[in-house]
Amino acid sequence: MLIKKSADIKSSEITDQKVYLNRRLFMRGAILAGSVTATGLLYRKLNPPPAIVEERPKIAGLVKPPSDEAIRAGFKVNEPLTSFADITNYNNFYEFSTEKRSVAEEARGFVTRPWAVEVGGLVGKPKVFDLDDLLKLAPQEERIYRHRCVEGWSMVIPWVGFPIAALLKQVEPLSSARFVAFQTLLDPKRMPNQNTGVLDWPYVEGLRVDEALNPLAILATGMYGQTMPPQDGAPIRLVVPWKYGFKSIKSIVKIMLVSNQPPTTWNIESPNEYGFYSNVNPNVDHPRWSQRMEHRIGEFGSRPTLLFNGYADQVGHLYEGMDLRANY
Ligand SMILES: Nc1nc2c(c(=O)[nH]1)N[C@H]1C(S)=C(S)[C@@H](COP(=O)(O)O)O[C@H]1N2
Ligand SMILES: [Mo]
Repeated sequence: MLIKKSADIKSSEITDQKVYLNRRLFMRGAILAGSVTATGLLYRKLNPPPAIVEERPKIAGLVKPPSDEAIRAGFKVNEPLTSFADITNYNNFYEFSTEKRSVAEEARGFVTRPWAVEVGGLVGKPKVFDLDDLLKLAPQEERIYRHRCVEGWSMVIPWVGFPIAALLKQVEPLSSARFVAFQTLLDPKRMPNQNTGVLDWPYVEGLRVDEALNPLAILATGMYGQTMPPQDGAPIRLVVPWKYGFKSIKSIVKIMLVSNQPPTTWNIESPNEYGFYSNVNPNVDHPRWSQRMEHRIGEFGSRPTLLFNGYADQVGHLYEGMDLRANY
């Protein structure tokens, strides 16, 4: 994962799935020959807890735009969906756990009502929105997006949400506002891993205002037609599908319009590895691994990673004239 030094990266995260599976079989063989205690530890490592699959309340009045229109706009990827079980049991959410397969268990029961999101800064009409206000701001739309984590794995996720543009319109940004700064809840009682120093809390992220206004950038309130599971960022999280997954900040409580580029969590953590832009780009390697290919969760092997995660037609113009290598 992001903060792990190379020696700690799980083989499943970086090796081809087939190689990984072969290694798994080999390791199983090794268990039979091993001592009893080592066997127990290895057994837990190789057999993670069974997936938790919990149905959530359905989202009312979900809008699904006509298919061909949605595909043209980039609102709907024409690729098989990643399973609900995988999307809800293979998570990065460091406030709960740094182990992707433990997040669901640790986040279980996370209370997200009532929930308020403060929107302010360089705006004409600052306001604290209750979750219900946000749900009424705009129709809840289905958006089927690719999700590419900087670690090299990807998914296809049927989000439910609405454009950030709809929210920004409400608060009337001033012309001096050039960036949008987002903040996750800070509450170590409810987010137990905030008691550790694994990241600088609260998790913060940012976009340029024109990026935030792009129709692909949404605030997601659910997925698979249901309200957002805790492990995926309940009750509301950002989704910017052309950027690496860590830009899509979860469980947001604060959105500020600002004049200068705001600090962002992974950039604070490791500035030469994670830049402010973090647009998906197969031509710019991470200092510790290549970004040319990705492993789609639920599939075998790997596939090429696409520039802007396949959304170049929709967002390429935002970066015209910019050096994408310098602005990583
Ligand atoms: N607050 C917060 N937001 C976060 C993260 C996190 O640890 N904390 N992880 C990021 C990373 S690295 C990814 S890949 C996505 C994962 O989203 P998912 O678990 O819904 O697939 O959330 C992003 N948003
Ligand atoms: Mo990620």
